[in-house]
Amino acid sequence: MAVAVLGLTMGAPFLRAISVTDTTGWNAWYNQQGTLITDPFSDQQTGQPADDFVGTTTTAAFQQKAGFLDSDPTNQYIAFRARFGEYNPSGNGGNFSLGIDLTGEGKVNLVMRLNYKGTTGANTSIDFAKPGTGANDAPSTTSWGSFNTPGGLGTLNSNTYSYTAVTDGINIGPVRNNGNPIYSANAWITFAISYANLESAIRSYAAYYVLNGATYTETAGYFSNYSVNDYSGMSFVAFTSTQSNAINQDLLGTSGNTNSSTTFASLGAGSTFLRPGGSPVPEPAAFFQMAGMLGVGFAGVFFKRRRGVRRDAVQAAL
Ligand SMILES: [Ca+2]
Ligand SMILES: [Ca+2]
Ligand SMILES: [Ca+2]
Repeated sequence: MAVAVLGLTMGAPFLRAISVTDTTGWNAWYNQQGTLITDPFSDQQTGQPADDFVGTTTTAAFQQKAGFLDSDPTNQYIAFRARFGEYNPSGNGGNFSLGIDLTGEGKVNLVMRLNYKGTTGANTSIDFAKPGTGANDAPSTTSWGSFNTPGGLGTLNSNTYSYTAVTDGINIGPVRNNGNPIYSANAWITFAISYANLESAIRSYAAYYVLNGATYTETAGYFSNYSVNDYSGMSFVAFTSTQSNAINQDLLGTSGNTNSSTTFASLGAGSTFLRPGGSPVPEPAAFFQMAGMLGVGFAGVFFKRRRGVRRDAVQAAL
């Protein structure tokens, strides 16, 4: 009973069945200024509306949810979906990546990429790269190494991937592009990754760096025991790219700025610190009250998991 109450109170997705084709129940991303993350149309760099994030203050550009996948009721998944300017089944897709900050100070610890070419997922993979030894807190300070595709993520399918026209009747963005045909609709790209696969990738590829003088050094093994569960906290930046190691198309949450050294947080491009289901990590005082209801052991888990989170990240999640 206590766990169920906690789940309801904190928005954790206990026992919820989800699907990549869901049209409801999504949680939109807000930035660290507390504003729904929007994105202009036609601010990507190379002219393909299919790679251009779009979203307004009333039409979310990016959303997530979590739960047991309909097709795999024994494992929990996080599902992400992003709205793009054009539904183009024959030509969709460069790459669509998430920079993931696991520690709440605005520095990307892991890059997760969706190779979203194709409409069925049969040629689509989810792969991961370790960030480079930079600040990793802004477009021009973020780099990453070569991508690795963990087992089981090299091919997606209709249960874990969806590319579909948006059917809400709203078409955000250019209806004409230099005389090209009128775009029929925006597109949703949706993908799901299990907690277990994300956890494995974090343990293998995520990196935590400490600045020593002028250089960053990695704290070895920082994420080697990391656990993804309903209470994990992460913040994200999303971007599309056609090349590795460059945010060279569209950075979600800002117009242009793909070469900026202004931090993701200051640009308004960084999401709040989120549970897997997309609800904000609650303020510490409320969590301690809930943890107290469940006993000291649970609070101990909390202390361990939030180690290293800075005050500003906690405040951003309020
Ligand atoms: Ca855009
Ligand atoms: Ca971080
Ligand atoms: Ca943008």
